[in-house]
Amino acid sequence: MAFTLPDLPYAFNALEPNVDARTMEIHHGKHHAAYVNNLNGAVQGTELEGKSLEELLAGISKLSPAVRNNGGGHWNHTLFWEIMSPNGGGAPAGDLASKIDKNFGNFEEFKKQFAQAGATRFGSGWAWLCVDGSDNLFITSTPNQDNPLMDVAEKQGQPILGLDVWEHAYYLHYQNRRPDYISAWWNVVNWEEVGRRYRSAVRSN
Ligand code: MN3
Repeated sequence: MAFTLPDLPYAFNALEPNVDARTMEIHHGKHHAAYVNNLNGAVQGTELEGKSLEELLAGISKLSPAVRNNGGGHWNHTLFWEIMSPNGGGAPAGDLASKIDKNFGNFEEFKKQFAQAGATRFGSGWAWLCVDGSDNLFITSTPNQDNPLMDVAEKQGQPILGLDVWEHAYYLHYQNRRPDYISAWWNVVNWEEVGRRYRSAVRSN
């Protein structure tokens, strides 16, 4: 089974004005599509063919840069589309909200630390909110298309929220103003989906 590009769960212009339609169109249709195609090219006809993406990421230190970059790119963007929504924004509810308060003090403090992780990631990469093996939340960031599911990650865990801080995610609309992109991005975060992923990560522990 080859890897496939998932459909965007909303229209290209659905996240405007926070994320512009042209950026979404290129980001999904060109960047993400290229990760999928290059990942398929890297695994087809090898012993890796047929393995799940999560299996590949868990042992990525032994695999080629092509699998690492494109496998990470495919996993990261698949998450990214799903944790955004035209009906997003606001704040998490229920057990995720309580856990954020417990681990970070309060939601505003969490947002501050997460935004800081994205703003200070030098060059291209991602900021993450993850669940660790004890059901606690932590914030981390990774370079390039790495993620916390990879055995090379500084801090490993199950990502439930990810923010793409590559320039291709914001440059057309925000140019060099990454902090402005990050503060607008909170308006489209799909907390319902992040909460669902939190509960699923806790169940798997
Ligand atoms: Mn991207």
